[in-house]
Amino acid sequence: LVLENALRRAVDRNELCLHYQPQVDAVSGEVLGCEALVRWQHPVRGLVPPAHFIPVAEESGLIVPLGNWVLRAACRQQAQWASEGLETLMVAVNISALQFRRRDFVDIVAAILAETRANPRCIELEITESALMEASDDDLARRLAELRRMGLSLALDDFGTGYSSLAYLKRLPIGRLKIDRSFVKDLPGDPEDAAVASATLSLARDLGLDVVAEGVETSAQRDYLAARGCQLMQGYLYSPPLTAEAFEAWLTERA
Ligand code: G
Ligand code: G
Ligand code: MN
Ligand code: NA
Repeated sequence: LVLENALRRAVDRNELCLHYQPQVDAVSGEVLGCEALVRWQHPVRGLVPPAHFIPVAEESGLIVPLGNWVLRAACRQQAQWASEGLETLMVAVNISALQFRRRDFVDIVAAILAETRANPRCIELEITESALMEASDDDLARRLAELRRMGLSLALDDFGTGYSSLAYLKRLPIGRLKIDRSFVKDLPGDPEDAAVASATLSLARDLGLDVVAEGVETSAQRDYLAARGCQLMQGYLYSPPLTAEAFEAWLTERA
């Protein structure tokens, strides 16, 4: 409850910020985008990890205003980067189930896009498997279609950790799967993780979906994934999440 009250004030007190983790094309080396990850700098506790406060935010409903803050900040950053010559850089934003389920979710996204003048074609919403499964079918398909019509991209986050059926993927306008880091961690040695990763990649190819592998730390992991058609990589092998400033410096250094 102490944490919850502090979190309640964190948005107003300007204690949140976003870090950005690059997403790199494993073959060309090109940086195609980044994932925005929220950070909370508490005045006394210091940096509170999202693994601690995201669950608190979800249980208390604070994830809705917090998530709106994140989306707005990420959109603002995309608009700024576009004005500095990074017109094609994609910015991926995590959307929690609670946000996605709200009736006004699509309206809020539209309002934030208008306010920030972000390019919807450069914004990707990462929705978890569980968020999709909790929503009712018709409603879900309609909302996703509306978001696509607005130009946004949709990715299924933490893929493999839920139980989404293949039928779902075929029916919904989702362009990309993110292979959860837990399945990448023990590649290529662990036979079960290797089976999940291979099956996901072959499924994605058959359904015409892009894949991003998360938590890529070693070149052996990268090579295993790339050999099976995984194009996009995210992980410490390339870079940890960085402040916007550090991300720009990292881009400049690579160029
Ligand atoms: O950033 P980290 O590196 O520690 O992320 C830990 C967890 O917090 C991840 O599961 C990530 O998806 C989640 N997370 C990070 N930023 C956000 C955010 O802005 N919104 C939501 N809903 N989850 C986030
Ligand atoms: O949305 P998601 O839960 O997947 O957020 C990514 C989380 O994973 C963030 O907490 C981020 O800091 C962390 N992360 C990013 N790259 C790596 C990596 O290569 N290895 C590990 N162990 N964690 C990573
Ligand atoms: Mn994510
Ligand atoms: Na994830």
